[in-house]
Amino acid sequence: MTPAFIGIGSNLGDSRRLVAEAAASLGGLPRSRLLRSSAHYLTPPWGVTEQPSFINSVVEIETLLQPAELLSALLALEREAGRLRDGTRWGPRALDLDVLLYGDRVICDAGLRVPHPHLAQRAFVLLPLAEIAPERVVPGLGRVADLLTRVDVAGCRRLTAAAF
Ligand code: PH2
Ligand code: MG
Ligand code: MG
Repeated sequence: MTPAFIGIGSNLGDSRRLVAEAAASLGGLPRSRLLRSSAHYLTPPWGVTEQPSFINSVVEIETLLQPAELLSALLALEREAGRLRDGTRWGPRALDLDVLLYGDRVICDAGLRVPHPHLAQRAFVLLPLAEIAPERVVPGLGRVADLLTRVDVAGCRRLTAAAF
């Protein structure tokens, strides 16, 4: 089994529900189980700023799926959640599932780059990731907790379970 960290994001539709259901679905993937999940965070849109705020979370799973199999399972869950891909980069979406880390592997394929290429610049990834795995080392970049000190977390708000 390989530990893998998946970033979850949504800013269209019932985002709290979509993110919670995605976390449960990730635990239900074949030959996989859910290990830890972060709280939900309300985060300002990054990249394209003229869009609604996001709900973000990170989960850790343990899986026997190979990276490409995991990726296609994530894309299927995105489609089930109503995600439409129109080719717009960084635009609004009902559900986005990204492979952030897959063990200690470094993957550079056409459809999949791990560690996630923008991980170190994104507070919306590092905050929930640091909540569940502060000591984790991102290949080539260092400890998650150290990366977190270098991004601006102002505007990101940790939501409590009670807010569902
Ligand atoms: N996802 C993006 C682009 N910008 N901003 C926030 N706050 N959260 C996201 O999940 C996000 C984003 C593209 O995947
Ligand atoms: Mg993404
Ligand atoms: Mg994505």
